[in-house]
Amino acid sequence: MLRYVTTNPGKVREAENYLPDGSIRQLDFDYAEIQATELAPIAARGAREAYHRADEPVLVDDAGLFIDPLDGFPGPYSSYVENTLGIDRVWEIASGLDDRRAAFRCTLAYCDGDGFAASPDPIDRDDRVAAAAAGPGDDEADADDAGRREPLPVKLFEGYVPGRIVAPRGDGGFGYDPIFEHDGQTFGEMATERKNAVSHRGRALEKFAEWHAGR
Ligand code: ITT
Repeated sequence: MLRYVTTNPGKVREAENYLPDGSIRQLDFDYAEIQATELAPIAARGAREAYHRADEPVLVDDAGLFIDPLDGFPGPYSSYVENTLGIDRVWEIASGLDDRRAAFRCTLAYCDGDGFAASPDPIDRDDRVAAAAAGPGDDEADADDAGRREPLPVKLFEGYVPGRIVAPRGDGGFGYDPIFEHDGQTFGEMATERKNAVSHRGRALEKFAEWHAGR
């Protein structure tokens, strides 16, 4: 059984639309999110930790809202900003900008403990972020003679959707959905199927589902 490891049931509802019926279930586990300026190392680290916890194939996603004229803020800090400022204040900040272009981005990370043609690790291994992304140490038995451990293989899938920040509309979806408009509708106004058809997570899930079906 594939586990979508998240505290957010909204993500699992979206994933169910892309995968065979009954093939995915939520594992409500709050893995440690490392601090990084990109989503990929955060998702990779999360997948490795979640796999150790679940001992089953896992899918983890890290997503965020990137506002163009704010140099991508809040980006990987979207969760912190939602919990502290809240989306109404993000709208207030954006409402003072002439250019309100933004994008949602999502990186999905899959880990099943097996070796496969994993995505290259997102960051050079000597980097502190890469060391953190490598995740919790595997068993001592996995270490080589010099005591180094290979991080578990992780496959990454990315999705992106452009849009713009608007005053809140709609009460569907979750998170920043009411202030993100794409093609005339906010994600908060869209039915799940419609959001899925265009969203960052939908794009990443589509790539994952195709790859996974061919394994
Ligand atoms: P998990 O980490 O447990 O999966 P989360 O909701 O905190 O749940 P993220 O860290 O990926 O998930 O999300 C970062 C922030 O971006 C958080 O505030 C979400 O509400 C928001 N977010 C992510 N995907 C979104 C989407 O599709 N629509 C609106 N907001 C989204």
